[in-house]
Amino acid sequence: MDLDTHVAELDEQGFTIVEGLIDDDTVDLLMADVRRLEDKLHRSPDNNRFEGNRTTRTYNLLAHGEIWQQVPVQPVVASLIQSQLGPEFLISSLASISLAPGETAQVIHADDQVQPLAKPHVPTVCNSMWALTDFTEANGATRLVPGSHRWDNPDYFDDDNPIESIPAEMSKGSVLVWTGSLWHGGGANTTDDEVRVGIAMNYCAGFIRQQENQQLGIPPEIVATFTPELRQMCGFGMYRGLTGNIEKKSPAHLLYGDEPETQLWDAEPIDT
Ligand SMILES: O=C(O)CCC(=O)C(=O)O
Repeated sequence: MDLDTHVAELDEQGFTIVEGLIDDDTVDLLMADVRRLEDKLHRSPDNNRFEGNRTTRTYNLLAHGEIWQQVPVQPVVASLIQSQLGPEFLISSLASISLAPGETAQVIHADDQVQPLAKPHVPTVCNSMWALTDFTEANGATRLVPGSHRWDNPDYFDDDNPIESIPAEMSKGSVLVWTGSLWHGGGANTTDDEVRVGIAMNYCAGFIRQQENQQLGIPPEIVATFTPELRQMCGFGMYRGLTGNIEKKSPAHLLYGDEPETQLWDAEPIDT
């Protein structure tokens, strides 16, 4: 499928799957780093209804290893995200999710439902899941409700009204992209011995607050090793040359000497 077809799917059904996007070597390296970090950071399930009791999540990955710097900027995923959020999108969060046998299905939710905005609204969130193992219905592939990105929010603790959903089955190395309004949730892992591992690479529009605080959460000496593009995506730039400024300069310019951005008052009129 070409990019336009993926964008059309995102618009129509609220999600798309890019099969076989990430090569095996990269998947293996990312997987090894997930394991390293789970061990080093003593990660264990967070034990709450939303994050589950057999699911281990490791957050803030850009702070924990250079290998993660390639993830937010993956060109195909970035183009799909840009089609929804515009060119100045930000990293909202970057975490690994290891969903172990015995995990039950996550509550169906929409990732933008914490924002008090009437729906439907302009896209504010667009997320992706990188499959580091095969994702199957049995091992807990993400459940999706096609077309629900045009609906209001689900009531996530309404246990009396089960919601019909489909599993986003995909092979290792594939990436699922969905819009923030799409109803979805992690599946139940009914296998005896398969851990489903994914990378949740989440983005938001440049005018929305990021879920993980990238500016304080990533040590400055690590941010100094990023490309200016990645720093911008972490929120060290300005949105439309205005939002996020410090005395009319961007944090990236003041802290890291990145090129000054054109300020709103000097820029061409914006085509909205
Ligand atoms: O693990 C998954 O498949 C989905 C996770 C998710 O949607 C979330 O935690 O917000």
